[in-house]
Amino acid sequence: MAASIPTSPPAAVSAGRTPGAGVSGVFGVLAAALALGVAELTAALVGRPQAGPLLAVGSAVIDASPAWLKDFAIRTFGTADKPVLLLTLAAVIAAASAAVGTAAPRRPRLAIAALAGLAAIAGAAALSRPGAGLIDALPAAVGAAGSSFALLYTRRRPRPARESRITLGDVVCYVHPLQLPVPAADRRALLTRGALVLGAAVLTGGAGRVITSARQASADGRALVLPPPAAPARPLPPSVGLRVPGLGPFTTPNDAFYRVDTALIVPRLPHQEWTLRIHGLVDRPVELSFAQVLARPLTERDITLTCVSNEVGGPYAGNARWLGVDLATLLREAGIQPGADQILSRSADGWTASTALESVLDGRDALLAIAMNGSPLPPAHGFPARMIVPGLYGYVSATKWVTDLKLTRFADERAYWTRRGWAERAPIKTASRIEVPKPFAEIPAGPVTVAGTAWAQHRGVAAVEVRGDDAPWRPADLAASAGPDTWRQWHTTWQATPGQHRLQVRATDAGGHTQPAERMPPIPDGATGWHTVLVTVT
Ligand SMILES: Nc1nc2c(c(=O)[nH]1)N[C@H]1C(S)=C(S)[C@@H](COP(=O)(O)O)O[C@H]1N2
Ligand SMILES: [Mo]
Repeated sequence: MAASIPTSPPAAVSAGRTPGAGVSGVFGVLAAALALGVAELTAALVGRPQAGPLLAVGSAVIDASPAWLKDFAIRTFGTADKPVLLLTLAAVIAAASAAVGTAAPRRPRLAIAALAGLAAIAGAAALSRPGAGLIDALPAAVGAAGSSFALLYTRRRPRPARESRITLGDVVCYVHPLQLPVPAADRRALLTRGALVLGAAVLTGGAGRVITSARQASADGRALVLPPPAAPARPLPPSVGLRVPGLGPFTTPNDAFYRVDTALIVPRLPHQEWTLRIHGLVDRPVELSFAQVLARPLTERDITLTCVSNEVGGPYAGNARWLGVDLATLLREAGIQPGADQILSRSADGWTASTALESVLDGRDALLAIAMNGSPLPPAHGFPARMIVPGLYGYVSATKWVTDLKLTRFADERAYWTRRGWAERAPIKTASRIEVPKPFAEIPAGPVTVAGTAWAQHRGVAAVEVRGDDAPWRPADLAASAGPDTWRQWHTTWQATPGQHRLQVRATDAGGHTQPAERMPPIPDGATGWHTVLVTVT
């Protein structure tokens, strides 16, 4: 008579020869790698790269993190904040899957359930993204199938079995394949299987990347021919850019332009498929195609864009020549209704900005921009179209990948950052920075060139003053102005004497407002204080 024990295998079966925890952990990580690989490939094949688990969870983490954390990330990692997030995520997944792998030999069902749980998180994250459909859950589901397969495959005896019936003397027990010991002869086979899983993970993941980037290259408008502007920018005075070594160019090249956004993956919209909807408090809702935008008279302007997160002296400002449609004209064509005081703009990936309507209508060159420095917008800077409003920080004006403008009221609706504690209206504060000499530079005594940039968009920079240590402020020489909407370079000569010195700069705008000494952090409406650079004179 055989006794039936449906629970754990007797010690004689499970002892000794099961692979150690280390090997099991590695198998767990391999299973996760295969899950990510096949999920990535699935996402690429269905044309939804943003639904891949890493990007979906990463984007959800970005949107769910508190403002101070984002602030910290931007400050600490700068433009590397996204790779840092993805690497952290990969490390968390590796740790979780190693734990799952280690538990697998003893708690197989728990391990499979944990994998399903991880996949469910990835699926939920993908479904929660703006514009997501059911298809976005597919990569996570395929990934879950892939990882369960890998876990079973790498842990299984070469002869496949579901619940195995083992007879020991007159004891029969049923064990899950994950609980089976591994005979020494099978170790080599297991290693081979591990390598196969790894290979499959790399191949599927790599194929996914190749497919996605091939699709993206065809969608980024590199072949687009831009019409000439109906209203060209004024030619730049030759002396807007000072020739001081170490000082940046007046016009920032596209590939050097700072990038700040919440998008883990750059949204790619073929311009042929793009439309802009203008609706809300308007008489006639409008839907505009890219061809219609190209057919309109285009305005070209030099405008300096600045991020509210920029610390005093920081790098998040850039100046470009933008080409686009006059935004005020577009809105007036739709018929602005009384009561509207806000443009709520929305990007293809669901980010929103609330722009004060009065600023766009007051005659400044607010643009629906399609080109930057003579090229179609680079994908990272908003292709096919973005907003640019001189004088307003980017988060309340510069929506990239914009697809929707809704006229509404500040009292009724808030936007991505204003819901997170940033100011509703955020005109750019007058600012200046020292770019030459660099902080902590060692410089020889004698006359030293001090140079930098100052901006006060839509008011204009009227004066820049520099001082060494606590000496009185002395006016710097300003480079030519290209208008109130761009930054302005400046330089001066400072008599350096041996020792440690502190250089400071402050600007005054055309309205007579001088930058205050008081240091304020970027939140809620932009940093204040004087940029200070320490140098050693020898
Ligand atoms: N869709 C979208 N547009 C966006 C953002 C974003 O996160 N998503 N960030 C804004 C912010 S905070 C700034 S400062 C500017 C930066 O534009 P740039 O990356 O082209 O320099 O874009 C704005 N437009
Ligand atoms: Mo910003």
